[in-house]
Amino acid sequence: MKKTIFITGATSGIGEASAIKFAAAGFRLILTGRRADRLSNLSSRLKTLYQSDVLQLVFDVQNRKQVNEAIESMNDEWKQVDILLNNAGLALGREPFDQASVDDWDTMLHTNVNGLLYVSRAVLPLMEKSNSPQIINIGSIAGKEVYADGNVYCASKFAVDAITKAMRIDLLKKGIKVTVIHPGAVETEFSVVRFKGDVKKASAAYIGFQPLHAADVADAIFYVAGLPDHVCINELVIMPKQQASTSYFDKK
Ligand code: NDP
Ligand code: 8X3
Repeated sequence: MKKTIFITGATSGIGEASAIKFAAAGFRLILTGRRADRLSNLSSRLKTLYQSDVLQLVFDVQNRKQVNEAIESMNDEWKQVDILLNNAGLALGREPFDQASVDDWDTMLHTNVNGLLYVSRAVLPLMEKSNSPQIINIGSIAGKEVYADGNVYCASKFAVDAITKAMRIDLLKKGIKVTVIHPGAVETEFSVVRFKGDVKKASAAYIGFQPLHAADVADAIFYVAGLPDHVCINELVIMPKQQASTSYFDKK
């Protein structure tokens, strides 16, 4: 039987690139996000290119009721998940602690932390029948090192790191592998969202060095998902060659 991957944040960037990668390898896909039009377009592309079986679920990960209702609404044929890719997330703003927007803090914590928790709890029961269940969380280099003006985004990704470790311990007896992937700079919509549509500021984030492509991260996700069942990569940090840490770049 074909394996099924459940991807949050499949409408853009790393989630979308992962959907393409896993579709090409014959996986069944449950693709989720808030932008229904994007999910439909992606799903049509994957059906045309790879004859993929795709289910689209539209929900906001911050809303526990929406998450639970969307997952409960799935037909029985979709209620078996092998891989959960917790990828949906965002940064909002880049200001010092005393100036940053508290609303932005709420949104980052509600999305990157609560959202990941809600989706994981709702999907876990669907992983029980899998022969090789795995949860892959997308953290960030910002979850390994705090940088100036990164405050609560960094905190949310440190939380993803801690939650991953907790999941690995508590789900060990269920045979679920738990991995966190921490990317450095990846050129996606991420910076446009962070800088609230200011495309000039967003593109400045990638000037002078070659950032990762979303597909580079999708390749790493595919690698950790494809290992033999007895092998688990606990943590993988993937960086652009020209980025040594959150704040140290070799810009030309
Ligand atoms: P994008 O902005 O391109 O994609 C983010 C995805 O998350 C979108 O599909 C978006 O879907 C989804 N999302 C955001 N908020 C919500 C929400 N409330 N409910 C449901 N879905 C939501 O960014 P990336 O692909 O770069 O980011 C993916 C992950 O990678 C994030 O967790 C990010 O923190 C992390 N990351 C990114 C890095 C980078 O430099 N780009 C580096 C390290 C980690 P929609 O808007 O349709 O709901
Ligand atoms: C995104 C990487 O360094 O912009 O998680 O916070 S960074």
